[in-house]
Amino acid sequence: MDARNGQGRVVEDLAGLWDFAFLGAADPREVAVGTIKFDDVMAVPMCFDATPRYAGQRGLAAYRRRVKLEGGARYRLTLDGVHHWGRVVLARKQESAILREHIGGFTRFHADFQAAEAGEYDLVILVDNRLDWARCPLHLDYFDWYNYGGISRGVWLTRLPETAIDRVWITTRDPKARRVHVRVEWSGQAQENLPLALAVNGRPVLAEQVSGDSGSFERDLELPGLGLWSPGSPALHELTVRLGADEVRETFGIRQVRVEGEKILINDEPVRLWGFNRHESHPQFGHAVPPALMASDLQQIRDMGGNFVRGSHYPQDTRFLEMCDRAGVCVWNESIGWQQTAQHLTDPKFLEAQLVNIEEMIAAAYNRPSVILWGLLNESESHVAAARAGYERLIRRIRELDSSRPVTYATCHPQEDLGLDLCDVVSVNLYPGWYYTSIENMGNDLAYVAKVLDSRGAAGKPLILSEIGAGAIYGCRDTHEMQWSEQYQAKLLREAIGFVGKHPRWSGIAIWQFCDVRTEEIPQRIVGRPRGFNNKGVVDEYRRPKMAYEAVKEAFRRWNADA
Ligand code: ADA
Repeated sequence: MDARNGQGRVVEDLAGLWDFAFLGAADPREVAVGTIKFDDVMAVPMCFDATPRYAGQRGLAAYRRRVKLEGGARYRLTLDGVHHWGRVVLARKQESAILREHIGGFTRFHADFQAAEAGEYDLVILVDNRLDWARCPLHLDYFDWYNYGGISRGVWLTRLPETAIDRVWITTRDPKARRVHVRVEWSGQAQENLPLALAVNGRPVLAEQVSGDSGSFERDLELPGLGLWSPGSPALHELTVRLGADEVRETFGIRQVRVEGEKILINDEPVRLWGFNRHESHPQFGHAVPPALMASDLQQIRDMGGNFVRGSHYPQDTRFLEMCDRAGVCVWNESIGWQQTAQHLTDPKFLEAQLVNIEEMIAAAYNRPSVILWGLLNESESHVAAARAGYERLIRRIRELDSSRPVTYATCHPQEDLGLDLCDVVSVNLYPGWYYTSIENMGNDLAYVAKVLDSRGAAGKPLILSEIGAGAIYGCRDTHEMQWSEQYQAKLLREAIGFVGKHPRWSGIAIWQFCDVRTEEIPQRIVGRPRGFNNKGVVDEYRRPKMAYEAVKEAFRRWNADA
């Protein structure tokens, strides 16, 4: 829901420069916000440890910004990304109140509150980027990406009307009949016969009345004549919901995604996915990728003939998803995860954090037609019996919240995986020609894995090659075409795309990866990560194309009819 479009609500964008203090090793339990000496400023959104002064530092940081509040009014503070532990405090004179704590850096959360008296208040946000299982089991020190810290995405404050629309869920029921299901949830002060009106693209489609202090309203709407959303023709529409004094607008697409046998269908048409894994990372911004860079990433992805992004390995920024809606690029959006063990998956604390992450991911992206798949737990121990109950629980929760999209996870244990029956789409990460065997043997390797997966439960389900790639150092051109050269990477990716193109058993490929990304400096891994980066991007961290760019472009454009 685009909260920034309100009418009866007043929305203040809190992006800009905030007061800042880096408190390092301080324990948040012992920090009194009134005593913090704010001796610096920091941009919001931005990752503080991507700035030169705090580069590479881990610890507690405090952000402060003054806000003017009306006495007795209802407020909702929305934060789109705080890395990766955060506490929101409202302070005035000597008094302060904790409004909310949150873990997990890549999801939107809210803090709802009322100010007793009118006046100026300090909004203080404590942010901790330490990799600390006890505080935040979602961001761990062995991940193959650098966990930046800070307020990395938008922040805004909404003064809500007495009765406010909390959420609007739009689901396509039948694309041919242009039938969509709309659910509106509201809360606030008890009201009798409050007018509720819906309009699509400015045309009124429904007027009713509702009563009570909170509740929901649902209805099927038939919208004849409206265009459908598909990668080749991504038509978008706008639903306006008016409830009493409140109004929100939500962009949506009419599109149904489903799995039929070994195919993924969008509005009953089989689709093949040609794309990239994409991290939200840049050396100068960390995870706080600015919208201009998101748009340019998408431009390059489309220029290469891509119609697919796997958001590796956490929920993508909603602004990026909105851009994908407009561009007709399909997205696999996944909750945060990277090689979790059975021990993690049997730990109630981890599962609870994952459930919240899943709920927040789905709430933020539900209405985005570009999101066609939910994913979770990249390369975790899906081959260990003890982990199965954890997988079941998380996948069950995804389906409870959204039964309209298929679910998948990327396995790296194709020969022993025990959970393929839990997925609608089977996805596998493979690195032939890089970590093992050779480019020449890649075809045999991939064919073998497909056969093994089919014998273990993938038969009759779509298959995605969710990672394949090779490292290449930008500018390393080598007549021997050795590993790490741009030529080697180009050759490997050409081979991989060609293989998937010729074998319709595979519904798609997500190249590992779109751009180079900084990684955690772990002794045993860093020797395979020159410069401290995962160098398997087809563009480097500044988005400069490597030779693979043209190779991928040629190969994708050959197979993607919509490119
Ligand atoms: C895995 C993992 C990626 C990345 C990749 C690699 O498949 O899912 O995040 O680490 O390997 O580059 O080795």
